[in-house]
Amino acid sequence: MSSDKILVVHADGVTTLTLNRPEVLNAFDGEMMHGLQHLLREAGKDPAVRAVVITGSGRAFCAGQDLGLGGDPNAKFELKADFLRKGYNVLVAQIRELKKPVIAAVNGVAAGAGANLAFACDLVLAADTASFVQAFVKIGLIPDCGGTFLLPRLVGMQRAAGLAMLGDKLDAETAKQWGLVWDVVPSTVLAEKAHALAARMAKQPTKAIALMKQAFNASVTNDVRAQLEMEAVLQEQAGETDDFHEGVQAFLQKRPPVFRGR
Ligand code: LHQ
Repeated sequence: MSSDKILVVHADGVTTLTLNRPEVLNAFDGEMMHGLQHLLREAGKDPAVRAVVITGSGRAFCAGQDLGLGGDPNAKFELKADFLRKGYNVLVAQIRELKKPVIAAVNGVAAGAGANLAFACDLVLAADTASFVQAFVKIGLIPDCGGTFLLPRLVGMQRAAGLAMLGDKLDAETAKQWGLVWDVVPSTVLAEKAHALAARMAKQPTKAIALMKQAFNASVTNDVRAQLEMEAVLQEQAGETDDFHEGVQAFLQKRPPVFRGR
C-alpha cells in the first residue's frame, strides 16, 4: 500500500514516516490512519528496520483527528467507540508493542490525538518551536489516543488534569521540564538530530530494546514482585541473544560492540 499522505524514507536502519497533509496540519483522515498502521506493521516485520521516526511535514507535527468532514461546516460527526477501537487504539498498541524503538520528531504543533501519538513513542525529540495541546476539551471530548493513560503517568495527576481540562498550549521547553519530552533542539536541525538519534538506536541491541519495552509496558500495572519476576524471565531471553554474547566479548576484548539485532 502506498499513499502520498505518509512519506517513507529508509536509511541507516531507520524508517522515517512523515505525516504529509500539511494543509490541515497533518490531521488524520481514514487513509492516513490506515496507512500509518500498515507502515508500522511493515516496519515490525522488516529485520533491516531497527528504529522508526514519526514526524510531520510543514509547520505542524499533527493536529489529531481531521474535523473537516469533507468541507461541510454543518456536518455532524457521528462518533462511535469503534472509531477509536479500529483507529487510534490500534496505533498506540502498535507503537507500544513494536519490537523496535520509535522516536517522535515533533516539528511543530501537536494537538489532540497528535500530541498523544507523540507521547506514546519511546522518545520524543521536539523542535524549540513545537508545542503540545490537549485540544479535546475545546470540542467537548476527553483525551484519547492513550492520553488518559499516559498523561497521569508521565506528568502526575495535577498536570494531567490541567492540560486536559484547560486545553492550553504547552511549549517544548516546559514539556521537557515536565518529562514529556526527551530533548529540545533548534527547529533547523530537528530532522538531522532525530535521524542521528534513531540511527544510534538502530545500532543498539534491538532484541534487548524490545524486551525493555515489554517490561516498561508491564511495569505500569505490575507490583514489584511481579516486575522482578518479569525481569528474570526477560533477562534470560536477552541472555540468549547473539548481541549479549557480542556485548560481553567486546567488553573483554576492550573494543566497541557491533550489535546486529539478533
Ligand atoms: C484542521 C485541523 C483538524 C481539520 C487544523 N482538522 N483541519 C478522536 C475521535 C473522533 C473524533 C474526534 O477526534 C478524535 C481525536 C482527536 O484528535 S480530537 C482533537 C482534534 N484536533 C483538534 O481539535 C485540533 C484542531 N486544531 C487546532 O486547534 C489548531 O488548528 C491548532 C492549535 C492545532 C493550530 O492552530 P493554528 O496554528 O492557529 O492553525 P490553524 O487553526 O489556522 O490551522 C491551519 C489550517 O489547518 C486551517 O485550515 P485553513 O484552510 O483555514 O488554513 C485549519 O482548519 C486546519 N486544521 N487542525 N484537526
